[in-house]
Amino acid sequence: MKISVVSNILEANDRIAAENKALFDERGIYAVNIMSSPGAGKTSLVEKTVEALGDRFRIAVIEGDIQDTCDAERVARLGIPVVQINTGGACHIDGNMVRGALSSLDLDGVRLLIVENVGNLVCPAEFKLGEHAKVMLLSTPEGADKPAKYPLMFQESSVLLINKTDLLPYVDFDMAKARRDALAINRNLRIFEISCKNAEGLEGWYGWLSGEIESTRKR
Ligand SMILES: Nc1nc2c(ncn2[C@@H]2O[C@H](COP(=O)(O)OP(=O)(O)OP(=O)(O)O)[C@@H](O)[C@H]2O)c(=O)[nH]1
Ligand SMILES: [Mg+2]
Repeated sequence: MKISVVSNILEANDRIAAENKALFDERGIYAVNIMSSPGAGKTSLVEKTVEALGDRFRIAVIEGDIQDTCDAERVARLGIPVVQINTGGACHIDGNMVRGALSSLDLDGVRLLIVENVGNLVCPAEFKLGEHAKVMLLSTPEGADKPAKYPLMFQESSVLLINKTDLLPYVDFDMAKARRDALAINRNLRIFEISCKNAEGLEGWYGWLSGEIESTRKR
C-alpha cells in the first residue's frame, strides 16, 4: 500500500498552479503572492502599492482569509477589482482556490495580480499558486529570530519587506541579525526596510515590482 498523501496533495496543487501561471503568462499578468504572520501589514502594503502604482498598471487583488471580508472591503475602496477567498479554516491559500477566484475577477487589461495569503508564517510557503514571485513581510514587533525559526518562507521568497520600521525605537528588533539570518537562508533575497505607516522605504519595493511587471509581456 502506498502512503504518500502529502506529496500527492502538493503534486496536484503544483499542476493547478502551473495552469494558473500559464493563464497569467498568456495574458501578460505578473502575479505576486504576499505572505506573512497575521497582522504584519500585508493589506497595508497592498493599499500603498495600489495607491503608488495603480495609475501606471491595472491591478487586481485576491484576498485570502480564514473568514470575513474586511480586507477585500479595504481594497475595494481603492476602486480596483478584488475578490475574497474564505478558506473556512485552512491556514493557507492553494492553487485551486486561486483558480476559483479568477473566474470572479475581471482580468481585462490587468498587468499586476496581488494575492494576499492567509496570515501564517509556515503553510502558505508550501503551496504554489501560479505566482511569479513570493513576497514576504516580517514586522519589527515579531522579533529578529523569525528567519532562524521559520526558514521555509524566507527560502521560498524573492523579496523580504521588513515592515513597521517606525516602531524600531519601541521594540527590541535586531535588524542586522534579521538581515544576516535571512540572507544565510536565501542569499538571493531582496530586502527592503519599510514602514507602511509613514511610507518610508517603499520606493525600492515599487521600483523592484515595476521592473518585474514591465519585463512581463503577453505571450
Ligand atoms: N506602526 C505601524 N503599523 C502598521 C504598519 N503597517 C501596518 N500597520 C498596522 O498593523 C495592523 C495590521 O495591518 P494589516 O495591513 O491589516 O496586516 P495584515 O498582514 O494584512 O493582517 P492579516 O490579514 O490579518 O494577516 C493595522 O493596525 C495596521 O494599521 C507600519 O508600518 N507601522
Ligand atoms: Mg490582511
